[in-house]
Amino acid sequence: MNGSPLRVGVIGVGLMGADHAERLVHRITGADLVAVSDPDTGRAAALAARYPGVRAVADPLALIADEGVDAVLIASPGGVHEEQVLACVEHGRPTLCEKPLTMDSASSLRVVEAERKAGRPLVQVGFMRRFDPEYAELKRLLDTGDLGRILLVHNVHRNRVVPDSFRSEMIVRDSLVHEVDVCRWLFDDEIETITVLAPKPTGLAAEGVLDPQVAIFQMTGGGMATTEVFVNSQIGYEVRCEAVAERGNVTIGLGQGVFVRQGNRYGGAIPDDFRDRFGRAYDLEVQAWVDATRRGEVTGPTAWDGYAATAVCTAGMESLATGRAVRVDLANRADVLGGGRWAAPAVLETPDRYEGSS
Ligand code: ISE
Repeated sequence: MNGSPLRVGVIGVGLMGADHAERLVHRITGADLVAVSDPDTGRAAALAARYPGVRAVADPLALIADEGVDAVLIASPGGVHEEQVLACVEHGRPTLCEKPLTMDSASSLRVVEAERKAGRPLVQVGFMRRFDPEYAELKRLLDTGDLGRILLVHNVHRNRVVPDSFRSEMIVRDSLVHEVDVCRWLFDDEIETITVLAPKPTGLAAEGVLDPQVAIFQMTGGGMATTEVFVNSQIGYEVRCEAVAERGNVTIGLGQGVFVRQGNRYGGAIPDDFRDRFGRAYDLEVQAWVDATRRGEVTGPTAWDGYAATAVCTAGMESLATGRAVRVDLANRADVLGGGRWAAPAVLETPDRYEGSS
């Protein structure tokens, strides 16, 4: 491992990018936040001013090309990911790109192909659930084989509230995409067909938004998964996953943290949003990315995983519009990636350390 800290630039410093910037400065070891970029230049300047030695760079492509930046964390909106990730690949900058990798299958496939042409893996996609200690334990238990073959997965994914601009298709592309990745990962399989259905929407969603939604995945190997996504649930951030196997089942996300009995009531707290619920997962994800990058490697969900998830969501949006099951149009992995290390499953390492420096 190269002894000097990884010089990281963050593109997009809205909710998630600002959270990542804070994490890079205060909780991640082996990395220095050196530059930030945002179309809202005032927001970027204000964030940069909070941390010594951090520059605000107006043009994200200039940040990527900057010789003082070793690696880039992309937390901009999905619509600009393709251009930014391709620029990272072109400049040989290792990248942690927030989901979705891009907005549709064709553009995600272009990223996979560009990375392949560049000759080495550079892209990690921000599917942070894989780094959450509960999800990681669920996966480990399934992989021991003690429970037998995995048959079914049931997911629940609820946000307290989203802005009116969060439309029906975004529930598929920006929210359900997490469960798409979780199911591909837990089953170690691809999704063959997706059906997305919606009951009569809650009266608390914006006009015309289909919320909640229920998705059914049929896995290539015969498994099945159901997911409820409800982004205006009013309650808080709830993410649960139950995997049903031949000899037992495992449930995570029950949120049974601190349990209080007081007066005539008992209970605990529900996190407000994903930054609370998955704070530790994000820390572990970014630390794993930094560590792997300093070793000259890539870990965690790959560009192929990002592409496969986008392909499923592209089919999911069609299903939402038609009410029918839609077959996922996925390129042949071996044709796109060939053999060797590109064909090998991604190694997931979950460091249990992220030391605070403040
Ligand atoms: C958001 O972008 C996320 O990634 C959250 O994890 C998800 O719960 C939310 O629905 C998305 O909008």
